[in-house]
Amino acid sequence: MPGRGALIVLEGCDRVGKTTQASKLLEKLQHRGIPTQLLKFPDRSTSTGQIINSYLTRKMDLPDKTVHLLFSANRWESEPQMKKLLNSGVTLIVDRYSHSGVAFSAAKNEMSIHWCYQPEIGLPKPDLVLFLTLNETAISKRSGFGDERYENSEFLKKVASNFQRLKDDAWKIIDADKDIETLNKELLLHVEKVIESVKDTHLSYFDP
Ligand code: Z5A
Repeated sequence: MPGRGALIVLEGCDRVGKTTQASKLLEKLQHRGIPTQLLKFPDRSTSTGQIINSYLTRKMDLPDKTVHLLFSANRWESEPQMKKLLNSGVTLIVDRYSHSGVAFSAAKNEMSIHWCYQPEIGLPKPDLVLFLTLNETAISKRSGFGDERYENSEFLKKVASNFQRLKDDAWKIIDADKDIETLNKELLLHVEKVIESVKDTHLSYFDP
């Protein structure tokens, strides 16, 4: 019997390279014969994801707490499938997850980190969070902001500071100021170690 798969999350501020690295990790792990799937949150293809997309692209306004709960509901929509895959031995590479949910919403005025965390309780807890960091000079060289909501520097500073408050033992802080391949090799080392170390353990969940 193969053991369970690992839940690996890529987090970090805008343009640090999460999506680029998530696809490369998927490719490398699959090439090595490790059953792996990629998820991205928000998943804009689902019913909640479509509302979130309208909100982010400014086609719709919603109260802050409503949007927060929608982002969480978007993860809960995937929860049954995530559990099934992980328990059947598939490793999941996840591009943004609950930590983005908490860090972004709590950067608004209305909600505390504690309040934002509550709807995440019970979701599968990551075995590894690869938190990518990038200095301002390097970030400024990446393609510019689009015009989605949240893409402004002042707001993103608050988000970055919230992320710092969410760190736990599952986090690896990674300096992402490297070329794509070099960074991917570094991430892959952490990922392979965790896949091996969790395979005979039970999945854990965010707790109160
Ligand atoms: N949000 C929320 O509020 N609540 C939640 O619960 C969740 C999310 C889950 C949309 O997310 C927004 O939703 C986001 C958080 C909020 N708001 N903001 N702002 P999203 O995941 O859809 O955001 P995104 O805009 O697609 O991703 P991103 O963070 O901006 O980018 P990234 O994934 O970190 O980077 P990338 O797309 O891989 O790369 C960016 C550029 O840099 C691109 O041109 C690459 O070719 C280039 N790149 C990548 N790596 C390198 C290296 N190593 N060197 C040089 N250039 C590179």
